[in-house]
Amino acid sequence: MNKKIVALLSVAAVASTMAVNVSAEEDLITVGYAQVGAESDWRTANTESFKSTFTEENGYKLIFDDAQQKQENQIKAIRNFIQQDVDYIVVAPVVETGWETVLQEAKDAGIPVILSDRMMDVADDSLYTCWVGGNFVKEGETCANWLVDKFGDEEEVNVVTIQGTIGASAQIGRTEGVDNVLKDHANFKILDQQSGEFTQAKGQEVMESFLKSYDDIDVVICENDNEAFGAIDAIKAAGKTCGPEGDICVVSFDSVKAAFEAMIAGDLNATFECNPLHGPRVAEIIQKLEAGEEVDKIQYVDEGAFDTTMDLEAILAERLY
Ligand code: GYE
Repeated sequence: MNKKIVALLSVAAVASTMAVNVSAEEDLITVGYAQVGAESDWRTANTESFKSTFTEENGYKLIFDDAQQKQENQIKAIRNFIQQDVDYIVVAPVVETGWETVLQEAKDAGIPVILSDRMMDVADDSLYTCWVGGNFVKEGETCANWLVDKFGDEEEVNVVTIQGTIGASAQIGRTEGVDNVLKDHANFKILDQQSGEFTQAKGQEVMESFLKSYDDIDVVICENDNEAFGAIDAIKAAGKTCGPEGDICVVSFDSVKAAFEAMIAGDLNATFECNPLHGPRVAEIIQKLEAGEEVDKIQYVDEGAFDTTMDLEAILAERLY
């Protein structure tokens, strides 16, 4: 073949693969995810669930933003997504309030906003398309009912709570759920509650200060597993014991793998499940919206509870997060 023709043919070949790539890129659904941060094992599993679901092979382009637990960073991220004209915005809001302005901006730009994990508290719920996540109030009630079962009519049960990030749905709901049940059991006395920001380090710090202030703690409720890991370290460092055989009963939320290890080690009494694997659930919502179908406004995920009476090794072997 003549050299010129070969050259022309190869230019044409390159141009056509470029065209394929460009159109493949254009067919992708662009999703901006405004994530809370990387504060806990739960959060890491949640991020991983989004990253492994919203891949190019699955037809998506994911723009991921880690807000480092700061609402102002999330608002900035959402504005960036709007500027980039993404197809969908997904938000796991750090706290519930203060979102109206930025949601209105997304609405004006015609970009649907899907809430996942935590809720937003806005008067006009047309500002978001739908929400999917755990039932935090129910989780709190399940936890308190477990405590009532365990302690029965024991004369005085002194409780401290290491709360999550104040104003986050998971904190508000779990605190409320526990109160709903314990208010009818006068033998339970809440000595104190303080935020551990959903982190192990802060959980440890708060427990250290509780242990200095009170010498008669029977139960510590940790609003996530990572806070419990910190609390367990603080209890041991103070020369006390915890878990089913110990001085202090430790319970927490999420049910990540490390919580099963802590129960097997005899340090943690129980963990109440909150499922972080929202990537496929949000993808299903987006696919329905793409097909012009209706989606439920509020979708709760089923969740269980685990304690040391169960075959934890067997459950752990099957656990996905
Ligand atoms: O419990 C905690 C995380 O919002 C349900 O956030 C989520 C909570 C989860 O930091 O570990």
